Amino acid sequence: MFRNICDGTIDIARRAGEIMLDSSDPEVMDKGTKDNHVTEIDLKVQQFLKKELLALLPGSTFVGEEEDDDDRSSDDYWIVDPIDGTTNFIRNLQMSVVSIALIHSGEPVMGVVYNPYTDEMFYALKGNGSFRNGKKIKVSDRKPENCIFATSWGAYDKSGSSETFRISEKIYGICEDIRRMGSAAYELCKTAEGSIDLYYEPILHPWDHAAAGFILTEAGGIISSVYGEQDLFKRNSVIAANNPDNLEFLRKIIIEEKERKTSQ
Ligand code: LIP
Repeated sequence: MFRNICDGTIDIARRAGEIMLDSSDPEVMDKGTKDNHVTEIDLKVQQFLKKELLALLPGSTFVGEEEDDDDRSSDDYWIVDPIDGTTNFIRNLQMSVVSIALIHSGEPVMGVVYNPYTDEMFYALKGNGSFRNGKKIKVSDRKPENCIFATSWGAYDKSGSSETFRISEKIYGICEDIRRMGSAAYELCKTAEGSIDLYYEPILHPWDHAAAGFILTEAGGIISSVYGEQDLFKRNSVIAANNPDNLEFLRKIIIEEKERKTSQ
């Protein structure tokens, strides 16, 4: 149904990536805490994406990370993170992506995530599988002891970080290794391609995971909140895995640690 606009969305994502690459030494502003940043380029990219995507799909509305842009009044609306991995962008760590999801009748139907530094274009259309640069991708079949686990410890709100570090320590003792890449959308896309296998972030927003979470499910993976909340806008914590058994392996460890802490 939306196949005809997927190519247009991919082109728009690529052009947004060019805006990122063409920028240098952007002005940086803080958002609420000292560790939560936004740059003039985040704002410029979001304004570009909003204009182009609304023109691509007349009648659609737009939800973006920046400037409290939240219009879900249409049956078709976009959820956009103009630069996922803003701190990486500011520090030129070259691991930031443009993230675009399309929601139709309350369900994701298309996801596009573009890393302009590596020219990796991840995309998926409902029922059609997931792709990276035109090549079909799918999750790994690794067991927990062979998994790489991507996580963060709550960069913008460190009040819960000691719990999250304890969770990481438990998982680290079982799995192969841990990665903290600083971009939820990129980490979830790398899970969709089978490079990463398990994922947990204690605090995320819909724009961080809407597109990449959909790409992951179309690649055979599974994504949820720790307590199983399915609504994108109510899913604060996010867990994801290459298969349902490994998702429950993650969920069990996380909930045990949360319940241990509350019982003390
Ligand atoms: C970031 C995520 C990252 C998370 C950060 C932040 P932003 O998104 O991609 O994984 O740990 O707290 O939410 O703010 O760079 O778009």
